[in-house]
Amino acid sequence: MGNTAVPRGTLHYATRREPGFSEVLLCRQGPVVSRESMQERDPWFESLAGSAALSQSELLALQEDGFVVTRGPVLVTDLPGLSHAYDSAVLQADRVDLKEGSTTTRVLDFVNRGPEFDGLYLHEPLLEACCKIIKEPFRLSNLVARTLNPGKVPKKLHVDFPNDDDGWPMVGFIFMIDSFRSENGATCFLPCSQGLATAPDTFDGVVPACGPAGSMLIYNGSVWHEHGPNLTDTPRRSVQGALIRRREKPATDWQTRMRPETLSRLGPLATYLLGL
Ligand SMILES: O=C(O)CCC(=O)C(=O)O
Repeated sequence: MGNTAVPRGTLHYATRREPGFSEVLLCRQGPVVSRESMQERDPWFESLAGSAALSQSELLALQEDGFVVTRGPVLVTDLPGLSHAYDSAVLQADRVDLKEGSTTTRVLDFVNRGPEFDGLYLHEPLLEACCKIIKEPFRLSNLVARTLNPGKVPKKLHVDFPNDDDGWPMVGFIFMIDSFRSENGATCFLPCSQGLATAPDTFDGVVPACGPAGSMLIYNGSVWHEHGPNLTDTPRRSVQGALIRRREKPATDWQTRMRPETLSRLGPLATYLLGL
Protein backbone atom coordinates (compact mmCIF):
# COMPACT_ATOMS: atom_id res chain seq x y z
CA MET A 1 0.00 0.00 0.00
CA GLY A 2 1.39 3.44 -0.87
CA ASN A 3 1.49 6.31 1.57
CA THR A 4 -1.47 7.94 -0.10
CA ALA A 5 -3.77 5.36 1.58
CA VAL A 6 -2.67 6.45 5.05
CA PRO A 7 -4.11 9.66 6.52
CA ARG A 8 -1.45 12.31 6.89
CA GLY A 9 0.07 12.44 10.36
CA THR A 10 -0.99 8.91 11.28
CA LEU A 11 1.69 6.96 9.46
CA HIS A 12 3.28 4.76 12.07
CA TYR A 13 5.58 1.84 12.48
CA ALA A 14 4.82 -0.60 15.24
CA THR A 15 7.32 -3.17 16.39
CA ARG A 16 6.00 -6.57 15.32
CA ARG A 17 4.48 -8.43 18.25
CA GLU A 18 2.42 -11.51 18.82
CA PRO A 19 -1.30 -10.63 18.88
CA GLY A 20 -2.28 -9.47 22.34
CA PHE A 21 1.18 -8.35 23.38
CA SER A 22 0.43 -5.64 25.88
CA GLU A 23 3.00 -3.07 24.88
CA VAL A 24 3.16 -1.61 21.40
CA LEU A 25 6.04 0.68 20.66
CA LEU A 26 5.00 3.42 18.29
CA CYS A 27 7.26 5.53 16.16
CA ARG A 28 5.40 7.87 13.91
CA GLN A 29 5.77 10.83 11.71
CA GLY A 30 4.10 13.89 13.16
CA PRO A 31 3.10 14.54 16.77
CA VAL A 32 4.05 11.98 19.39
CA VAL A 33 1.23 9.68 20.54
CA SER A 34 1.30 8.62 24.19
CA ARG A 35 1.12 4.92 25.10
CA GLU A 36 -2.04 5.64 27.12
CA SER A 37 -3.94 6.58 23.98
CA MET A 38 -3.27 3.15 22.50
CA GLN A 39 -5.95 0.49 22.92
CA GLU A 40 -4.40 -2.84 23.82
CA ARG A 41 -5.17 -5.47 21.26
CA ASP A 42 -7.28 -8.35 22.48
CA PRO A 43 -7.25 -11.30 20.08
CA TRP A 44 -10.24 -12.97 21.75
CA PHE A 45 -12.33 -9.85 21.42
CA GLU A 46 -11.25 -9.37 17.82
CA SER A 47 -12.14 -12.93 16.94
CA LEU A 48 -15.52 -12.90 18.77
CA ALA A 49 -16.43 -9.57 17.18
CA GLY A 50 -16.23 -11.24 13.77
CA SER A 51 -18.96 -13.71 14.67
CA ALA A 52 -22.32 -13.67 12.91
CA ALA A 53 -24.17 -16.03 15.25
CA LEU A 54 -27.07 -13.62 15.76
CA SER A 55 -29.37 -13.00 12.82
CA GLN A 56 -29.80 -9.42 11.57
CA SER A 57 -33.24 -9.23 13.14
CA GLU A 58 -31.99 -10.56 16.49
CA LEU A 59 -29.19 -8.02 16.50
CA LEU A 60 -31.61 -5.24 15.63
CA ALA A 61 -33.96 -6.26 18.48
CA LEU A 62 -31.06 -6.28 20.92
CA GLN A 63 -29.74 -2.92 19.78
CA GLU A 64 -33.10 -1.17 19.52
CA ASP A 65 -35.49 -2.85 21.98
CA GLY A 66 -32.63 -3.72 24.34
CA PHE A 67 -33.34 -7.47 24.56
CA VAL A 68 -33.81 -10.58 22.45
CA VAL A 69 -34.79 -14.21 23.02
CA THR A 70 -32.71 -16.61 20.97
CA ARG A 71 -31.78 -20.28 20.89
CA GLY A 72 -29.69 -21.60 23.77
CA PRO A 73 -26.53 -23.73 23.69
CA VAL A 74 -28.06 -26.95 25.11
CA LEU A 75 -29.50 -29.73 22.96
CA VAL A 76 -33.20 -30.40 23.58
CA THR A 77 -32.32 -33.97 24.53
CA ASP A 78 -29.97 -32.68 27.26
CA LEU A 79 -32.52 -30.36 28.87
CA PRO A 80 -33.97 -32.95 31.33
CA GLY A 81 -30.43 -33.68 32.59
CA LEU A 82 -29.75 -29.97 32.98
CA SER A 83 -33.00 -29.46 34.86
CA HIS A 84 -32.03 -32.28 37.24
CA ALA A 85 -28.49 -30.88 37.65
CA TYR A 86 -30.00 -27.47 38.51
CA ASP A 87 -32.20 -28.89 41.26
CA SER A 88 -29.42 -30.95 42.82
CA ALA A 89 -26.90 -28.06 42.65
CA VAL A 90 -29.41 -25.76 44.37
CA LEU A 91 -30.15 -28.41 47.04
CA GLN A 92 -26.49 -29.10 47.72
CA ALA A 93 -25.36 -25.47 47.78
CA ASP A 94 -23.74 -24.17 50.92
CA ARG A 95 -26.06 -21.83 52.82
CA VAL A 96 -23.65 -18.92 52.45
CA ASP A 97 -24.14 -19.11 48.67
CA LEU A 98 -27.92 -19.03 48.97
CA LYS A 99 -29.66 -15.63 48.78
CA GLU A 100 -33.33 -15.67 49.65
CA GLY A 101 -35.01 -12.53 48.28
CA SER A 102 -38.62 -11.47 48.67
CA THR A 103 -39.62 -13.05 45.34
CA THR A 104 -36.64 -15.10 44.12
CA THR A 105 -34.06 -17.52 45.45
CA ARG A 106 -30.53 -17.19 44.10
CA VAL A 107 -27.57 -19.52 44.33
CA LEU A 108 -24.19 -18.03 43.52
CA ASP A 109 -21.39 -19.35 41.32
CA PHE A 110 -22.80 -21.72 38.72
CA VAL A 111 -19.37 -21.84 37.10
CA ASN A 112 -18.38 -24.30 39.82
CA ARG A 113 -21.52 -26.42 40.06
CA GLY A 114 -21.04 -28.96 37.32
CA PRO A 115 -20.06 -29.47 33.67
CA GLU A 116 -23.72 -29.18 32.60
CA PHE A 117 -23.48 -25.40 33.03
CA ASP A 118 -20.10 -24.87 31.34
CA GLY A 119 -21.48 -24.01 27.91
CA LEU A 120 -23.93 -21.35 29.07
CA TYR A 121 -21.56 -18.41 29.24
CA LEU A 122 -19.62 -19.53 26.14
CA HIS A 123 -22.63 -19.34 23.83
CA GLU A 124 -21.55 -17.68 20.59
CA PRO A 125 -24.63 -15.44 20.10
CA LEU A 126 -24.18 -14.16 23.67
CA LEU A 127 -20.51 -13.33 23.14
CA GLU A 128 -21.27 -11.66 19.84
CA ALA A 129 -23.94 -9.59 21.63
CA CYS A 130 -21.31 -8.50 24.18
CA CYS A 131 -18.98 -7.34 21.40
CA LYS A 132 -21.76 -5.34 19.77
CA ILE A 133 -23.15 -3.78 22.97
CA ILE A 134 -20.16 -3.38 25.29
CA LYS A 135 -17.89 -2.67 22.32
CA GLU A 136 -14.70 -3.47 24.19
CA PRO A 137 -13.15 -6.58 25.79
CA PHE A 138 -15.35 -8.06 28.50
CA ARG A 139 -15.43 -10.71 31.23
CA LEU A 140 -17.93 -12.82 33.10
CA SER A 141 -19.01 -11.06 36.28
CA ASN A 142 -21.35 -13.67 37.75
CA LEU A 143 -23.37 -16.79 36.97
CA VAL A 144 -26.23 -17.62 39.33
CA ALA A 145 -29.26 -19.85 39.57
CA ARG A 146 -32.41 -17.82 40.05
CA THR A 147 -35.77 -19.30 40.85
CA LEU A 148 -38.84 -17.09 40.83
CA ASN A 149 -41.05 -18.49 43.56
CA PRO A 150 -44.73 -19.30 42.91
CA GLY A 151 -47.29 -16.62 43.66
CA LYS A 152 -44.73 -13.81 43.74
CA VAL A 153 -45.39 -10.48 42.07
CA PRO A 154 -42.82 -7.90 40.95
CA LYS A 155 -42.31 -4.59 42.72
CA LYS A 156 -40.69 -2.17 40.33
CA LEU A 157 -38.58 -2.04 37.20
CA HIS A 158 -34.83 -1.68 37.56
CA VAL A 159 -31.65 -1.54 35.50
CA ASP A 160 -28.68 -3.72 36.33
CA PHE A 161 -26.13 -1.08 35.27
CA PRO A 162 -26.87 2.50 34.17
CA ASN A 163 -25.09 3.63 31.04
CA ASP A 164 -22.17 6.03 31.32
CA ASP A 165 -20.02 8.24 29.10
CA ASP A 166 -18.35 5.14 27.63
CA GLY A 167 -21.65 3.54 26.57
CA TRP A 168 -23.29 0.30 27.74
CA PRO A 169 -21.36 -1.39 30.55
CA MET A 170 -23.13 -4.74 30.79
CA VAL A 171 -24.87 -7.52 28.88
CA GLY A 172 -27.09 -9.86 30.88
CA PHE A 173 -28.35 -13.28 29.92
CA ILE A 174 -31.00 -15.60 31.26
CA PHE A 175 -30.99 -19.24 30.29
CA MET A 176 -34.48 -20.67 30.68
CA ILE A 177 -34.50 -23.95 32.56
CA ASP A 178 -38.31 -23.80 32.43
CA SER A 179 -40.28 -22.16 29.67
CA PHE A 180 -40.82 -18.44 30.30
CA ARG A 181 -44.47 -17.52 29.90
CA SER A 182 -46.57 -14.52 30.85
CA GLU A 183 -48.29 -16.50 33.60
CA ASN A 184 -45.13 -17.83 35.27
CA GLY A 185 -43.33 -14.48 35.45
CA ALA A 186 -41.33 -14.22 32.21
CA THR A 187 -38.90 -11.30 32.54
CA CYS A 188 -40.60 -8.09 31.42
CA PHE A 189 -38.77 -5.33 29.55
CA LEU A 190 -39.66 -1.77 28.69
CA PRO A 191 -38.52 -1.77 25.04
CA CYS A 192 -36.01 0.91 24.00
CA SER A 193 -35.65 2.14 27.60
CA GLN A 194 -31.88 1.75 27.78
CA GLY A 195 -30.46 5.13 28.76
CA LEU A 196 -33.70 6.32 30.36
CA ALA A 197 -32.41 8.04 33.50
CA THR A 198 -35.48 7.95 35.74
CA ALA A 199 -37.28 4.83 36.86
CA PRO A 200 -40.66 4.28 35.20
CA ASP A 201 -43.10 4.01 38.11
CA THR A 202 -45.51 1.60 36.44
CA PHE A 203 -45.25 -1.53 34.32
CA ASP A 204 -47.17 0.14 31.49
CA GLY A 205 -45.72 -0.76 28.11
CA VAL A 206 -43.57 -3.66 29.29
CA VAL A 207 -43.24 -6.76 27.14
CA PRO A 208 -42.72 -10.27 28.56
CA ALA A 209 -39.70 -12.08 27.06
CA CYS A 210 -41.20 -15.52 26.51
CA GLY A 211 -39.54 -18.66 25.19
CA PRO A 212 -39.50 -22.45 25.47
CA ALA A 213 -37.19 -24.13 27.99
CA GLY A 214 -33.62 -24.00 26.66
CA SER A 215 -33.96 -20.50 25.19
CA MET A 216 -31.55 -17.75 26.04
CA LEU A 217 -32.64 -14.21 26.76
CA ILE A 218 -29.88 -11.66 26.09
CA TYR A 219 -30.30 -8.05 27.16
CA ASN A 220 -28.56 -4.74 27.56
CA GLY A 221 -28.03 -4.29 31.33
CA SER A 222 -29.15 -0.65 31.06
CA VAL A 223 -32.68 -1.49 29.86
CA TRP A 224 -35.47 -1.28 32.48
CA HIS A 225 -36.82 -4.71 33.40
CA GLU A 226 -38.09 -7.01 36.15
CA HIS A 227 -39.56 -10.46 36.44
CA GLY A 228 -43.30 -10.66 35.83
CA PRO A 229 -45.85 -12.05 38.30
CA ASN A 230 -45.62 -15.81 38.78
CA LEU A 231 -49.30 -16.66 38.90
CA THR A 232 -48.69 -20.41 38.78
CA ASP A 233 -48.02 -22.79 41.65
CA THR A 234 -44.63 -23.86 40.30
CA PRO A 235 -41.21 -22.19 40.53
CA ARG A 236 -39.79 -20.65 37.35
CA ARG A 237 -36.12 -21.62 37.15
CA SER A 238 -33.25 -20.00 35.26
CA VAL A 239 -29.48 -19.55 35.17
CA GLN A 240 -28.52 -15.91 34.84
CA GLY A 241 -25.23 -14.18 34.17
CA ALA A 242 -23.68 -10.80 33.51
CA LEU A 243 -20.76 -9.83 31.31
CA ILE A 244 -19.02 -6.55 32.02
CA ARG A 245 -16.08 -4.53 30.72
CA ARG A 246 -12.88 -6.43 31.17
CA ARG A 247 -11.31 -3.49 33.01
CA GLU A 248 -13.98 -3.73 35.76
CA LYS A 249 -13.96 -6.02 38.81
CA PRO A 250 -16.27 -9.04 38.52
CA ALA A 251 -18.97 -9.57 41.16
CA THR A 252 -17.61 -13.06 41.78
CA ASP A 253 -13.92 -13.53 42.49
CA TRP A 254 -13.30 -16.47 40.17
CA GLN A 255 -9.70 -16.89 41.32
CA THR A 256 -10.69 -17.70 44.87
CA ARG A 257 -13.88 -19.61 44.00
CA MET A 258 -12.30 -21.83 41.36
CA ARG A 259 -12.43 -25.53 42.13
CA PRO A 260 -9.67 -27.78 40.76
CA GLU A 261 -12.21 -30.04 39.00
CA THR A 262 -13.72 -27.02 37.21
CA LEU A 263 -10.34 -25.64 36.23
CA SER A 264 -9.27 -28.99 34.80
CA ARG A 265 -12.11 -28.99 32.24
CA LEU A 266 -12.11 -25.30 31.26
CA GLY A 267 -10.91 -24.42 27.76
CA PRO A 268 -9.01 -21.27 26.78
CA LEU A 269 -12.13 -19.20 26.03
CA ALA A 270 -13.63 -19.95 29.46
CA THR A 271 -10.30 -19.20 31.14
CA TYR A 272 -10.18 -15.88 29.29
CA LEU A 273 -13.77 -14.90 30.20
CA LEU A 274 -13.13 -15.73 33.83
CA GLY A 275 -9.87 -13.78 33.81
CA LEU A 276 -7.87 -16.75 35.16
O1 LIG B 1 -35.57 -13.45 36.91
C1 LIG B 1 -36.04 -12.53 36.23
O2 LIG B 1 -36.94 -12.69 35.43
C2 LIG B 1 -35.52 -11.11 36.41
C3 LIG B 1 -34.06 -11.05 36.42
C4 LIG B 1 -33.57 -9.69 36.73
O3 LIG B 1 -34.28 -8.79 36.97
C5 LIG B 1 -32.16 -9.45 36.71
O4 LIG B 1 -31.40 -10.39 36.51
O5 LIG B 1 -31.75 -8.30 36.90
